[in-house]
Amino acid sequence: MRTQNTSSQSNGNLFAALRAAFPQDLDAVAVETDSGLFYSWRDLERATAMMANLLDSLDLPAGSRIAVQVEKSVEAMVLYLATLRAGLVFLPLNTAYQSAEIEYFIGNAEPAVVVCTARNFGWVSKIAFKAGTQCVFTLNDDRTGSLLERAAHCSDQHVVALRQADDLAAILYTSGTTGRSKGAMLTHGNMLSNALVLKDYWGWQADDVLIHALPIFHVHGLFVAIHGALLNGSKMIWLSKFDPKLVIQKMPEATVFMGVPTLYVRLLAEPGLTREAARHMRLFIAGSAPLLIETFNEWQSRTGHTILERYGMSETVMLTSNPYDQSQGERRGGTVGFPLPGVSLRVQDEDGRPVPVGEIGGIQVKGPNVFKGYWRMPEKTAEEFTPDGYFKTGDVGKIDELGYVTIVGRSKDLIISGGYNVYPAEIEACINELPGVAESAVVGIPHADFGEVGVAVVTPKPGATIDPGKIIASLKSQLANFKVPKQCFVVAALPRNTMGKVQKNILRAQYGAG
Ligand code: MCA
Ligand code: AMP
Repeated sequence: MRTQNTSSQSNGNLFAALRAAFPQDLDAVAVETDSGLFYSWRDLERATAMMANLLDSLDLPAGSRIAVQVEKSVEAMVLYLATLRAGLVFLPLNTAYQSAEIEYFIGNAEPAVVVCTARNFGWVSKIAFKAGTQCVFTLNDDRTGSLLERAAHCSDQHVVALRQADDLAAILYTSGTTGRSKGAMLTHGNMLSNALVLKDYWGWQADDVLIHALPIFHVHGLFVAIHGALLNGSKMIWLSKFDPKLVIQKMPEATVFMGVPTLYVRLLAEPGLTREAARHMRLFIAGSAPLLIETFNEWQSRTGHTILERYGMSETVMLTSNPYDQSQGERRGGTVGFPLPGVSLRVQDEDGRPVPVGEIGGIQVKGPNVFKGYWRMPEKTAEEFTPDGYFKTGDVGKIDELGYVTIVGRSKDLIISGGYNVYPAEIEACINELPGVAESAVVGIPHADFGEVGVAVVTPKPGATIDPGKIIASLKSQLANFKVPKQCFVVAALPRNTMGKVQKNILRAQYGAG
């Protein structure tokens, strides 16, 4: 066994801390996949070393971005870990993103390296080379691709790059209510501090096994789940895609599950979800979108487990959580629990004054988990922070007398659909470009499976006729599929208030009721 010559104490690199938590027995199974593959801790150690050596061999300037749009696989996780290990900056991209979206992210982030699937190499490499990217590698979900071929020739010995807590580890693009997507810059310290707090707060135990069923392009699956398991030296049961039957089948071998509310709704639709099936499980965690109280209650009665709901953001990783330890309080449905240790959370009114207990206002946060700012957008970053350093989340909520935080809405115009964020402004801008369209409004309406979905309400230009089906088809060719409104309605005019602002609440009530 090889020992690291940089200890986690002296090295602020998140990977050093994750590596230090690998169990003594490096031959134990670290990851078991749904295709029957087993990866030991030694495999992870060697594979990350080889890939980090490949990245080192490219001689990239400090802070170079590695942009990755690949299907979920253990090798994709290894690439993330290797990027940390090499001290470079990881930029994950949802596989649903289409060429215009990718062109923006790559143009904005100017990554030195882009990794994509072989299937997409043609168009992705064209975009990347145009943006000045040095190397484009391929990585497929069947352990093939030029990245692995090149890494196979590299040494499996690698010294973890020295990084400070304040150095960048990842950039996550998050859309905005106005303008284009912004890259949230997260540091090694942001993520490590949060992971350490969660390890303790959620009572990770020596024999925990995590069912990993989420995508690995966003905070939930990439950071909360992976860091949680690795920092505890826990095995992961790795599902390439969420499959409710398989999750239930794996529960007797596992202890922890993390999911967005849609996953819980879909699990509840399975007759196989019983107390017996969930008997071996220790903890079910939900987040990324509001968990309906009906889902929370039904889960309790069907499985005997109380879901632990927590709240986070791309800019902050995790912010609040219901308690794991019942002595700290009950897990209260409909709330997102207490601010995590180290997180200061306050609720303010529009004039920047704290609201009384139980009253509603804007949620603001501060702590070691809060990001460094938006990539190359200092003005936008400054706008989102208060003069005393609190980040304005854009979520609206309240804190009760016991300290439980409840999110009641959002001041940002955002739809959260199946755990993915959809910004109406982006969709409306696309619709407004289509022939015959005068204007449009996209609103979120309740949906049994995805929690919320977008619908588009469109007005035609004088004399024009609009085919709603064509609008949807056109959006499908331009946008990630989860962003495409599920329905499109053509109306003569949009409802407006006296200031001329579109009254989205009226549209939500009108189309949500149907
Ligand atoms: C798929 N579809 C969707 C969504 N997903 N529509 C709306 N919202 C969605 N989320 C549509 C597709 O457009 C497609 O429609 C059809 O469903 C089938 O697509 P498919 O990919 O096969 O769907 P699926 O496999 O059933 O996926 C549903 C899913 C997935 C498993 C719920 O959306 C998912 O994994 N969501 C989790 C997202 C997540 O990890 N979020 C965490 C963000 P068509 O055929 O018409 O095109 S991190 C975060 O928020 C923070 C910080 C936090 O607090 O955690
Ligand atoms: P993202 O931009 O993907 O990081 O999404 C962050 C947003 O997801 C937050 O600002 C919240 O609006 C929402 N969110 C995350 N967790 C929860 C939760 N448990 N309940 C309600 N909303 C949530």
